[in-house]
Amino acid sequence: MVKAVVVLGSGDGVKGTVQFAQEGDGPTTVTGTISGLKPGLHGFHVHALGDTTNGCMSTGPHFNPLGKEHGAPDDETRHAGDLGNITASDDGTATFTIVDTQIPLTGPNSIIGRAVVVHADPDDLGKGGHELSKSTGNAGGRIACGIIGLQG
Ligand SMILES: [Cu+2]
Ligand SMILES: [Zn+2]
Repeated sequence: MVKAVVVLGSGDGVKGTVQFAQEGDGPTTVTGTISGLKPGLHGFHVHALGDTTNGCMSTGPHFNPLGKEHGAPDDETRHAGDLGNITASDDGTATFTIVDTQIPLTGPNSIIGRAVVVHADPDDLGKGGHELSKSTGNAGGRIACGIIGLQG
């Protein structure tokens, strides 16, 4: 079992932790609790770079080792980092479990050292017809982020 963790933070009160676990070559299970969000859907992605020198802006685009267009987690056409949306309840907390096959913790496409980003707005999953739908899901600003690190 390989495990990883992200501690998310931002200047405006969004915070939480996200855990990753993968057994062998199996799918990766992502579990998290994030608070301080506006109620509703928020785009949730793995971005390519673990660089927060300029805050969440320097984490680069969605992790996309296969050179595909943006999509939904269950679409054939998607970025590896496209984990869809998380849902914050009325108290602003999102608690979630995601199981995904495109975000391994080992090997050439490992997500270790990359970043998790939470967005201000819903990810339209590539289907919104906006000029940004096929690249970012038009998910708006990057309101919290953190670097994915190995966990013992
Ligand atoms: Cu993103
Ligand atoms: Zn994407």
